[in-house]
Amino acid sequence: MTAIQEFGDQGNGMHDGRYGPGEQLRRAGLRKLIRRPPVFRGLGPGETGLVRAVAEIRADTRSEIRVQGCGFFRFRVSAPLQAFGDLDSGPTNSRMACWGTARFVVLAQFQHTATLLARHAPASHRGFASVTSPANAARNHKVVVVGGGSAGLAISHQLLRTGKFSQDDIAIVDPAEWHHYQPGWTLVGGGLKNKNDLRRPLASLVDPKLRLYQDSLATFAPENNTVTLGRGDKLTYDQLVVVPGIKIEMGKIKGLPEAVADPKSNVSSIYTFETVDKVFGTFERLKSGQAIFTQPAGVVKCAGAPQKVMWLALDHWKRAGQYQAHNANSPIKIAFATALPGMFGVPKYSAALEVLRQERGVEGLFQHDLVEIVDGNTAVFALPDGKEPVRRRFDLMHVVPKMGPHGFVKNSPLADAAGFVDVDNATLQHKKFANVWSAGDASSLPTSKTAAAITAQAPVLVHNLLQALESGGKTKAEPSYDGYTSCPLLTEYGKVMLAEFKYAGVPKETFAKFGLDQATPRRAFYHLKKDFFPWVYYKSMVKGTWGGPKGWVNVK
Ligand code: UQ1
Repeated sequence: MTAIQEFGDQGNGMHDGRYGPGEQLRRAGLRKLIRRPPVFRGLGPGETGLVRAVAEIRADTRSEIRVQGCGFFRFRVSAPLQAFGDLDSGPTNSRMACWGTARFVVLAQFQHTATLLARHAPASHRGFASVTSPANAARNHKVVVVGGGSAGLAISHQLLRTGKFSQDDIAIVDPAEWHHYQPGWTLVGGGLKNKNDLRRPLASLVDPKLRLYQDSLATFAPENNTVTLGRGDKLTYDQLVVVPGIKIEMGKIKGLPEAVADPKSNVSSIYTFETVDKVFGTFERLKSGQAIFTQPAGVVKCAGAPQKVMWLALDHWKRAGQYQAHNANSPIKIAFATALPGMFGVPKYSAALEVLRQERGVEGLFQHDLVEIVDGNTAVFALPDGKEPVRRRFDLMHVVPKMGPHGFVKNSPLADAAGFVDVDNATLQHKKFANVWSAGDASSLPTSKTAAAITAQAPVLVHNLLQALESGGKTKAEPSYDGYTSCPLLTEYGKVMLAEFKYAGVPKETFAKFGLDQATPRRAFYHLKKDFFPWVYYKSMVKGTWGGPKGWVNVK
């Protein structure tokens, strides 16, 4: 480990240095202090003073730094370091006053902890360590955003870009170490991308002006404008944004967890980071036999993904000479088993996909809901209207697990009957609590759950939330979200059908103005999906400057 710390300008200083950061950093094994170690003098227990402790730390391996002492420390981390975890502040220091400079009260001993992680950190990423208290402090923020996924990052940074928020006015709560570009996982399934290239350390995507609590959400108390975090901290807020996404429930299909975890089985799923890189290997391994691709009953994110991965597999086997449509001697046979009555929820695209299915000789098992995997080679499907379940043997199966709202949302006063955050379809404002908002997968919005939907939802939420904040809740929220979402449907290697639609399954196609019918799969749309969207996502969308079909927004 190599590390350089620099503690500059200690202001008025504080106690005798015995528990000072320098000593603890040295004890933690960090080699080089390029400035003199901080010695804080002149104040005794109970006295207050100002300290500025700005650390420049570089390391090339995972390093944990423990700092015991008093006061606030915030670490600005220079590339290529990424910072994770929490830098703890004492119980008297319930709020960070400002970047690097803080008032503090000297007490006998507080524990300050920063965990810095340098692995897998591309040089261009900056990161920071956030601050939480081990003593379950109460903190107030103008806006608390629960979730650091696509919605949480886009919304927080769009709010920040209005210029109306100061340091730590906005807080994000998310326990995740990594942020994933999940729309890319179909491409991993097709052998086109590496899953590790699609993720970034969450902390590296959060602007230092935002406060990141890397902690879970325990409970909501919207009557008191308070949330309680997993480690006990309470946050109060003026406005609350609830965007934690949707939970993958592998265990709801019997036998699925065991089957996907078995490296020898040909059962896989693009829907989790742990299983996504198993998928393409199963396609390569299968030389003959029955392949089944499933889509469950109930809400799932990205309703097109279950068949995108099938179309890529079909193309792969076709090119390898192992699949011939409508040929009884085709070594591989393919079935699409979906709980839906058709190929897709939107009539226009469903019709086009049904044509593809028939042309390509894929068996359609409609209203088939996978409920169990027996012996790793037999699928059990529930059928509607009390019909007997059917069993089908398979040699390869791609499974889309069941999904549902997180328990902390479902069991909260914010949930609708289905467990999603109960918001108005057009304003994104909670139906009961006017200072609560939701978007994305966790919300009750009756549209397809995709990152593209966030591009349209985020600006509506941000506009309405700001108005509410500035008017003290007196302004009526504007009903301007029309349900826009999109599904760039891979139909083969090199082609995408760019489904774009709004509420009630009405198409809303961005490229119609160029005379294009987006139900026709095209190469240009493939490059949008494979190359442009992943790029613009990390370059702009998570930073709050991408408006989807509207192009770049909020760029000053
Ligand atoms: C989009 O903006 C976006 O985000 C980067 C996607 O990736 C998740 C999309 O799939 C789509 C369709 C959009 C919408 C943008 C255009 C230009 C149609």
